[in-house]
Amino acid sequence: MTVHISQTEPVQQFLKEASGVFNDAGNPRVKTLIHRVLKDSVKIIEDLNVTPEEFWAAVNYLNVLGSRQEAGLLVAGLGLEHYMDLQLDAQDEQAGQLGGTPRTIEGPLYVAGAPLSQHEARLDDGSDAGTPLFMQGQVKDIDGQPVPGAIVDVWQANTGGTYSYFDPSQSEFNLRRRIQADSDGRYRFRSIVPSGYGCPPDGPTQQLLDQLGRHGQRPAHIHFFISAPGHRHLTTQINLAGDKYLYDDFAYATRDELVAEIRFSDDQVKAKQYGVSGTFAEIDFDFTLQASEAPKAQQRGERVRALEES
Ligand code: MBD
Ligand code: FE
Repeated sequence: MTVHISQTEPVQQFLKEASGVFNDAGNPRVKTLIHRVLKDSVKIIEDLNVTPEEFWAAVNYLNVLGSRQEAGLLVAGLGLEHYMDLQLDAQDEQAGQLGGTPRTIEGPLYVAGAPLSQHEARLDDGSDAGTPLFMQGQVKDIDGQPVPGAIVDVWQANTGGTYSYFDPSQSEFNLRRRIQADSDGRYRFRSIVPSGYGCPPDGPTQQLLDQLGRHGQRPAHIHFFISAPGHRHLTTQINLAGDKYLYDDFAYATRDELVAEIRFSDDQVKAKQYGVSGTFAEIDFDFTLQASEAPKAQQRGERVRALEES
């Protein structure tokens, strides 16, 4: 037997009361948001006949999600972080702010305050016997002019697909660096070819993905924040061509313009110049920034991040 009470006057009044709508204290924006969450929640409970067992399973799921610090992972996996990008893209289109390297999601694994170096850096600490990777490129503006001194803040996984800080077995800031580009906007770094990421198999995000019949894998990728005075902050990633999951990313971050060709080489003359032996890999990738004089647009959006002062 189904009953329909959610849209009745007493229930609607009750939801307003629970959202603090009738008091003068608190935060009006939070009241608006929570009121909507409650209204939509009771509608879902009613429309989909949510049982008490399902309700309490969901409550417990939130507890587990938080205790495992996976809320940021779940919103990536459900495509909500990508949706926030679609929203920003649509706003940009409406404002005519077009061109440049596309944004894509930050993900949950950035750590603030990586070592800063000039023009070049080595990202890996040498402990992971991955294939040496030499990546270089130029930061430019929409007119193709170099952006001198741009900051390239780069982070990536190791060959096990894990990130330093979140993987405490890695050294501090391993595979994380900030590189200030030279007077021609050029940057370069030595690293190792990353492996794709997989959600912790025993965690709540993967547990839900299993229920959706989905995997929790990302293609091999490298994250970037690119910033410079007079330009719009860019949050993006490159995804490595040839990866099995390139167009099957559980976090939906791949964009055609962000697919980077990776060249594997056994050329030992070149290897020697690079100071390595055996197989190595190269990536060339330029970033193009939109111009902006607005100070807020020049900085990354506010969000709680590891080791970031607020
Ligand atoms: C990652 O490395 C990542 O980039 C995202 C978006 C989600 C989980 C792990
Ligand atoms: Fe990542």
